[in-house]
Amino acid sequence: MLTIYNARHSVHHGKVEMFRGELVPCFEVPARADYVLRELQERNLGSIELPDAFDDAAMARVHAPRYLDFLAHAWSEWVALDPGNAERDALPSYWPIRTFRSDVLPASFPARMGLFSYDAGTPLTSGTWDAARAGACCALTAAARVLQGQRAAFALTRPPGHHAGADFFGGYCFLNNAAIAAQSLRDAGVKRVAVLDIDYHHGNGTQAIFYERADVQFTSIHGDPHTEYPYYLGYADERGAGAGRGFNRNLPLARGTGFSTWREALKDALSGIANYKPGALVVSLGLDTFEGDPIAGFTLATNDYLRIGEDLARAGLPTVFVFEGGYAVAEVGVNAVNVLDGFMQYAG
Ligand code: SP5
Ligand code: ZN
Repeated sequence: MLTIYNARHSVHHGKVEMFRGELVPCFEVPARADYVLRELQERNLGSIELPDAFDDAAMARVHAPRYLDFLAHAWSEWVALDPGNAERDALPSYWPIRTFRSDVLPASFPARMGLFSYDAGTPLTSGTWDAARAGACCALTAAARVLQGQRAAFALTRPPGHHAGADFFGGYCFLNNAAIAAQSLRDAGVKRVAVLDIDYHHGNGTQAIFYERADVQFTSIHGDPHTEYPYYLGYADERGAGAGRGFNRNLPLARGTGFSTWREALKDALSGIANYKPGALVVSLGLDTFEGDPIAGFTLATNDYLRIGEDLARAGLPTVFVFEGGYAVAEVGVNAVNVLDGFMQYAG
């Protein structure tokens, strides 16, 4: 499978995230992508290319201009607050929840950080904008290659994207790579695009971006938000709104779920996707469903990822894979490449 690789990913390297009153070392580390790259190379899965250049217009099809502007300048504003901040990750401390205003853009940088985020677990660093922007270019390039006739392409990038909304970051995500890819497929003339999110965590950002639209169908299999992050979205009764009613599908599963139950949900998801008759599929490929994942709760095994790849190939759609979560660092490469390998073995 063709891989589009974000060679700039490692300039985004958070030190700490807030977890239950403590700053703990980041789970979302550069080594994750390094392991996937090495596994692709060792198994000779196909050519590995760098992304084409795109300007911000492609990202602005999904993200709000004032949010992109905030991200582009965030690091220099953070350091301007205090030169000592150059050594510290930026994390938000204030959020405008219910009854506060979000139309006013405060002059205060910490106030704007909170306006554009929803958790304190997503450090913004000196390289965040560079890495995230190059990652969006990977997703756009992968989509372009699929339009040019590749059966599938894989955007290997971090930070991940599926928790990022039109105007907020969170869940280690800044730019929603899968949504940007899906929108670019629409803009290139694909009439209906399906997005399937198989990360352990609900893809709240992607869901929100397409919630009122019928031209992009969103389906997600994930840990039940009653107990699992991101808690406030991802329930089964969220089916879309307005023109998008019926085009959003959540399949939450209990913490502890194993592969046979998970695979039934995948079958169910793929049958809903087939009924939609999309022209292309975007897969948010999280590997945090793995039994050894330190922050998640399903029990999938390394070999199960080969079966997932085969099941996805059987959908018979031009497919863009986008790398999302997966924090068992030493195993994330094998698990990710098993999906891609299983896909190509079936697709031929
Ligand atoms: C892309 C993605 O997978 N984002 C996930 C963001 C999850 N953020 C909350 C993590 C909570 C960390 N829990 C630590 C448990 C240690 N035992
Ligand atoms: Zn995840």
